[in-house]
Amino acid sequence: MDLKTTPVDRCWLHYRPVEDEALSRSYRQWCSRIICTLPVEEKTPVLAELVAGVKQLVAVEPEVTAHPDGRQGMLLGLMGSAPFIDELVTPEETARMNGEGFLLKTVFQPGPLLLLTAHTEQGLLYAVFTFLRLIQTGRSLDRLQMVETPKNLLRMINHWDNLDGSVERGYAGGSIFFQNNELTADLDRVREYARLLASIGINRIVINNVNVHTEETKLIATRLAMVEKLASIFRPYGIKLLLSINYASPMEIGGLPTADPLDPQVRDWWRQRVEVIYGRIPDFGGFLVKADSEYRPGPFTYQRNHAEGANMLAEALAPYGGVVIWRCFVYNCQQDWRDRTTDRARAAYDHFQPLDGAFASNVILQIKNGPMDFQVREPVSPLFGAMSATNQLLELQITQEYTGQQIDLCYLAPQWKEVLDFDTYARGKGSSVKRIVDGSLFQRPYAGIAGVANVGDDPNWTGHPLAQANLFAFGRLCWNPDLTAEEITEEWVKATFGSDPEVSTTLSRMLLSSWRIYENYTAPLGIGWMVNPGFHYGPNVDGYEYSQWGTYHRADWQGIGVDRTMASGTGYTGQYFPENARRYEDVATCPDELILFFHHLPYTHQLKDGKTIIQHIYDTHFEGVEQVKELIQNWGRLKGKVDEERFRQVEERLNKQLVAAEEWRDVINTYFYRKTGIPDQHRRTIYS
Ligand code: GCV
Repeated sequence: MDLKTTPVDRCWLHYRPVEDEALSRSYRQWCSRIICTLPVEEKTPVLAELVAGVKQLVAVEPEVTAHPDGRQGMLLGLMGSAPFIDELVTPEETARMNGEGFLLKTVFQPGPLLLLTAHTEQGLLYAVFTFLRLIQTGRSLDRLQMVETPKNLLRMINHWDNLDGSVERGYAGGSIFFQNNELTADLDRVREYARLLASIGINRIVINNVNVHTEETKLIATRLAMVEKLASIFRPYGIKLLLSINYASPMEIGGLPTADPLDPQVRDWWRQRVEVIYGRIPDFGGFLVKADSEYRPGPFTYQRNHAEGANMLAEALAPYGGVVIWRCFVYNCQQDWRDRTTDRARAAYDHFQPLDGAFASNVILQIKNGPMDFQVREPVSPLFGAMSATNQLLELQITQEYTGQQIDLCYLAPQWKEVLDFDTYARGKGSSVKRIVDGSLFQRPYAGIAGVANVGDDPNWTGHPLAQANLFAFGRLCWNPDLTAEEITEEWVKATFGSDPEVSTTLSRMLLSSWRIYENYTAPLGIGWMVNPGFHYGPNVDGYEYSQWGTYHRADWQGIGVDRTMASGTGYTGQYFPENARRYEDVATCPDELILFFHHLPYTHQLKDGKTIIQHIYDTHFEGVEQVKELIQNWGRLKGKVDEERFRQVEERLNKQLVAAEEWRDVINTYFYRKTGIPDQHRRTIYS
């Protein structure tokens, strides 16, 4: 297979030559021979990836043979493809590997061999990428013993790409798939993307925006050839394609007078569409649906509920093994700011929880991590765990809509870890989100994690070169949510920048601190928003305060925050299981970082560290700016240690980040000083 490279950044698949001579020698001994049982005519990129990778990493052109002869080397092949492979695998190892899992192990009988095996080619591809990562991160191969299986069945990227080439909430250029309502000319780049995704274990991709407009509606009909082409590029990398669909398609492109899910003609129309799709793309993954949300059509128009809406599509997809991924981002986006009883945070739970058990078994509800919309800090959505008879999928936002738009450094792995580790108490202690979305807590047939893509056609994929780490971390956490943020960060830094310890330590520290730094200089204590309406970058404290979107902070001269308690507020806290409900309900036990999400409090309220809210706001905003200056200094020390182009790009972004952080600091501090008249205890500059 031709692994042609395009002149774009190869991210963590850069495969820099191993610098440590002793290690490189030892790797060469293992890698100079590959005994491969995969048929040569096979279309899988497994062998090509392995050969290309070791060539670059340890400068060796491996000899590829079909049979072992006692000499040291690697043994690559599927279980069942040769007795000399099966003999090396214990029954326990065989049982532990699922269809996507693999085994990597060093054996010395009948000779020194490094075995890479799996039940499927997809598993073998993951084995190869993992093996190459072990070399990138300087691990010894002499005593390998690894059985790995992905914890999540669906490990999915959602693109918000439009056919005209634009990307909703994209901060890295245009779409890598579409341009001027056609596929882009550079399909090599799509292949590179498939490699990147497969190397971190992604196995599903939705190629178009959940807001499905006129041209995109046709992807399931007259424009299916585009989908077919993309599916053929992703297929060898074990990635199935899905489409976001327009719920009103039967009317918009089918000529029907209705899209009512209970109408027999509508049901037939979808059945026929699905049949055509599977006729062309037999491994098609299914549909992603944003319905009755932010002006998108849905079953509400016909007085049908979401289960009726989703099940109609599920029925059409079921015979082919397809799924319906139905988003729970449903809320009233025409709220009146004067009305304090309607609470957007309640909406997903209120709409969906009563429907538990009503969804078909191939429907999966996709739930954003928090109840609002990907803010820098939100509580975990109370819907997780609240529907034990329904498949649930976690939706994260890799693209940094509210977290700095890939201008500011904001590495999200620590935030995602908090979400995944959050204990819902749905089945008592230990009912973490990760156990709900991997399907294990309620034994659900479908489960997993979706992330909104952060890539575009910029040569470095993500605009900010360090935002590549977010994509990498997303994939690694989908594969194994038990990995620590530190482990993932180290892998990414070494694979991307090489093994210089100073680069590794400095960069890891920068990344791991960046989310909290961003939080420090933006909206305080879980209140969120305070951004410029529409494009969502930069401070605008009242930007959304008197709007229809249900995103309020309720600041007056005495206090700030939204009362979401059961005792005196919107009752949102009551949507959690009792342990969390109690914790959030009581100001004394509610975590400070979320205190304004749950409570309306006076500025003089003392936080757990003894500071008042107003002083906390001042301190964090001054500190945040100083921390950005430190990021700049730390990066500066890496000059000459990372390549010039990337150094310059990051430096440029960090300088922009400083300007943004100073603006946030001054706008926020001035706003609250003007509201309260309370001066900063340390008398720093606050503009009046
Ligand atoms: C794709 C937020 C974003 C929208 C996005 C929406 C969603 O409101 O600002 O751009 O639409 O979330 O997740 O559907």
